[in-house]
This record gives sequence, C-alpha cells and structure tokens, in this order.
Amino acid sequence: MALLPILHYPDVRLKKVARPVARVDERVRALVKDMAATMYDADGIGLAATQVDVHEQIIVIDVSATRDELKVFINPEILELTGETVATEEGCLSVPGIYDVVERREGVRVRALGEDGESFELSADGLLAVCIQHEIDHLKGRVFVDYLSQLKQTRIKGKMRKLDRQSA
Ligand code: GNR
Ligand code: NI
Repeated sequence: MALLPILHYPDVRLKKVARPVARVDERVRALVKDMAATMYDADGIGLAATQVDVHEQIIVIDVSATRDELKVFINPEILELTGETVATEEGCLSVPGIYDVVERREGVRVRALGEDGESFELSADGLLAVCIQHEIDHLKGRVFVDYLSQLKQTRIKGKMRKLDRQSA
C-alpha cells in the first residue's frame, strides 16, 4: 500500500479528461487501495484518479464520520440529476486551504462498476451527492474553482503558487 502524491491546482494535468477503465483487474484494485489510503491519510471525503495523475475513470468516496464506508466508482455515469440547486461550501485536496460555495443539484443517480467489476446504480443526496458531482468533475478535467469568478480564480492561483513555492 502506498500514499500517492496529490496534484495541486493550477497544475495543467488536473485538466486532463480521464479514459474509461477497460478491465477491472488486480492493477485497478491495487490503485483503488492506494487511492483510498491517500484519501484517508489526507482526511478527504473523496479522491479522483486525476488528482494522483492517473487519467482513468476511478473515484473513491467515504463521507461517513467513522471513515469505514468506502465507496468505489469505476467508469461512473450520471444517469439523472434531481431536486433543487443547493449551495455547499466545498474544499478540494488539490486546492488545500481554499473553501468556497458551489451550486450543484441536490440529488444524483449514478451508474458505475464496483471493485468487483459488477455494475451498480446508486441514488444519493446530501454530502454524498455533492461529492459524487465534485469527483466526476475531476474526471472531466474540472475543479470546483472553475465555477468561481475570474477574480477569485486569479487570487487562488496566486495563493497556491505561493504555497507550493514555500513547500518546494
Ligand atoms: O475532502 C473533500 N471535501 C469536500 C467537501 C465539500 C465538497 C466536496 C469535497 S471533496 C474533497 C476531497 C477532494 O478533493 N475530492 O476530489
Ligand atoms: Ni477535489
């Protein structure tokens, strides 16, 4: 098991579009294990493969308080967005220390493959629904900062470059 380095915004690799996983095999399961370890180590509620510079459609999520309800989504597809628009304060492991409000839909129905390669469907609302939308955005090369004003994006880029200079 390994902890994987997480890319930081505005790294251009966060803009790459992930390709579907052709076969859920031992390689994919090993990557899922490393992604889960990386997410738990960083105290995140989700992680997309894009954030660890792997451009394949793989997401891990755990929104439980007990940190023992890992959900794995391979090749996820949004079947339906439901409910009203809700505004949630979001953060991102690729944009550490930055939090801002993003509007998304309240509910989501998603189809994906599990770690066993079997297809499943899930309906979610609340934080899980927000997190699923946030992670699927990563697979499409989109970060929550992209929804903010140009002024905020410019400021956040500056802060992140400074932070990454200091820790380099
Ligand atoms: O840990 C995370 N918290 C979070 C809070 C509100 C909305 C979305 C998230 S996802 C984020 C982890 C992450 O960056 N996933 O890509
Ligand atoms: Ni994120």
